[in-house]
Amino acid sequence: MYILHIANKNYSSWSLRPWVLMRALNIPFTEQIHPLEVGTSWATYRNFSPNGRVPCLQDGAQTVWDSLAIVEYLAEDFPRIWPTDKQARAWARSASAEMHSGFQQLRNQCGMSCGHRIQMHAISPALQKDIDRINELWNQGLSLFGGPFLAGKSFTAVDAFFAPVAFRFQTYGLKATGAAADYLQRLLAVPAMLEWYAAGLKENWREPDHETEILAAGKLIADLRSGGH
Ligand SMILES: N[C@@H](CCC(=O)N[C@@H](CS)C(=O)NCC(=O)O)C(=O)O
Repeated sequence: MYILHIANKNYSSWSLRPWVLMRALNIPFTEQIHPLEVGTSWATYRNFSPNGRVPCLQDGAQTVWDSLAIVEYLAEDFPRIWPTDKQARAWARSASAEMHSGFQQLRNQCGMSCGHRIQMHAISPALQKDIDRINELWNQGLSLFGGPFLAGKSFTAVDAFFAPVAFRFQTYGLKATGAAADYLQRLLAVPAMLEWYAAGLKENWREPDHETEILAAGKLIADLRSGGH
């Protein structure tokens, strides 16, 4: 049985990717949650993860770290992780890689917190560029491959890579346009996403650095987590 090491569901965008993919595709695993510590979790995470970060997958004696490597490792045994059509697969891999290495402004300015609702003070041109590119990508995938998911009929890795973006759009009220707006709602309603979201809202852990960063982005409209903030 796979063991997937993850951090707090409310905050951990990187953990969400392999988790939601494995859940959505019914790949059995056991999760181990390691709450993020103030400053860095390096010392704790190094006990199980070579780069001191999560997610980290254990498959017997094999350890695989970094969300992209985990997804590719799993895809060797579960080819349906990527679309079967070669063109769709190439597009899905490109979009996932772009997500993995880019969208820095969205990451920095809109930290993932499933439970917060924030009205942003302002959307900088650099952040708007990330939002526009995401909308372009989503609309392109939906139009090229016919939906309802980004690379066609099935939920695949590329949807998992954009899963944290869906929570960020929801939290900060960012606008998805055209077919991407429906896709955003569809992604948020995937049962595995709803399961992650519900668990995130129930968490009691609060990490002060994350809380400060999220509240700095704008005006707090709501904190839907149990116990609030
Ligand atoms: N590129 C890595 C990034 C992983 C990452 O940064 N994870 C965060 C949690 S969301 C982490 O482990 N942080 C540990 C720390 O802050 O010390 C991946 O794709 O897995």
